[in-house]
This record gives sequence, structure tokens and C-alpha cells, in this order.
Amino acid sequence: MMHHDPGSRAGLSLFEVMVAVTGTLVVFGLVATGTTRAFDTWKGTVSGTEVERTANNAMDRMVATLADAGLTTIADDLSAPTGGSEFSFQVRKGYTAGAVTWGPVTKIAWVPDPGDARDNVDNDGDGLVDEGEVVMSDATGRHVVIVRNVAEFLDGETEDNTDENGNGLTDEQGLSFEIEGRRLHIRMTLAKVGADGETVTRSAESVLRLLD
Ligand SMILES: [Ca+2]
Ligand SMILES: [Ca+2]
Ligand SMILES: [Ca+2]
Ligand SMILES: [Ca+2]
Repeated sequence: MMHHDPGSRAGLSLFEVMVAVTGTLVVFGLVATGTTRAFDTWKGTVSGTEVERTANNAMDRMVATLADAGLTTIADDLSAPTGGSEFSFQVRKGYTAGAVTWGPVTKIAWVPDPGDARDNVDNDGDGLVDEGEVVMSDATGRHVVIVRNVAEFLDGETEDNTDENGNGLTDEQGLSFEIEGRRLHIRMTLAKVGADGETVTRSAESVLRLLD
């Protein structure tokens, strides 16, 4: 049988109490998370947080790709009040003898969802009419879908030849680019419909400075 001196035994007890308290907090945390998830599933709702996160991730990806894009490599007219839902650009790769070398011509575009042609009908039955996706492609044959469930028009906008959402662009699509000087504005709206028929819409917006 082992004997401990009373002093160290008391210290150990205090440590044990702290472990017990911490352990209890962790268990409570898990229960709370589990309940929230179960509640969402039961209601059949789409989580706004999830749609927002997807929109932000896609926006971050576009911004990262376009960080070294050159203004002079862009031939598309993206000025207000129309802007554009697609454009081609080149990204600076480095320098050769003091001159900038550019990467392959790359295109980012809103394209119709392959299952939902632009005919004012929800052909694929997902609750969204004529939704699209953001696709990035380049001359090397690369073709990447950055995000799906992109609204046909930006939040607050319809096709009526006016700027209903007051951002300076008329009838802009769910993915919209605008160049003002050297600044590139990127706007995007995602939408998703839950099992209960409720539509969740989230938008993301970024402005970045293009290289000369
Ligand atoms: Ca359609
Ligand atoms: Ca659809
Ligand atoms: Ca607008
Ligand atoms: Ca409009």
C-alpha cells in the first residue's frame, strides 16, 4: 500500500476538481452543438451562415486569383452602368529583363447551371430559376467551377433596365464585375432553397486594385 504526504495529496485533489469542472464544460458544449444541428435538420432549413461562408470562400478565391491581374491585360469593357458578368485577364508571373511576364489568358464567368437553361423556368427543380455557376478557365485547358447556386441577378436586381438596388449598375447578374480607374469591384449573390421552400440569399463584395 502506498502512502502520500498530506500536502501533496491536497494539491492533487484540487487538480482533480479542476479537471472535473473543465470536463463538464466540454460536455455541455457538445450537447449544445448537437441540439442546434438536430433543430436545423428537423426544420429542413438552409443555414444562412453556411451560404454566407460559401459566398465568402468563393469571393476569397477570386480575389486571390485576381490579386496580380494587370489592368492592361483586360480588354473587356467593365465600366458602369453595365459592368459585366465575365472577363478575361492575365496575372503577373514575374519579370524578364525588367519586363513583366504574364501568365495564360484566364477567364472568370457566370455561366448557366448545366441543368437550368436561361428560359425563366426552374428546369432542374431546385427552387431557383435560371441559376448559374462561377467558372474559371484558361488557355491551358483548365476549367474550374468556383461556386454553384449563383443567382441569375444580384440581390435586389431584376431585368427591367433600371438600377433597383442602387449600386450604380443596371440589371447586373449574380456575378458582377465593374472597373473604375484601377479598381475592380466584384459582387456576387448566392441563393439556396431549403426543404421548407424558404430561399436563403447571401451576397459578398470585394474591391481590389489591379496592376498597371
Ligand atoms: Ca431555366
Ligand atoms: Ca434551378
Ligand atoms: Ca444594380
Ligand atoms: Ca434592374
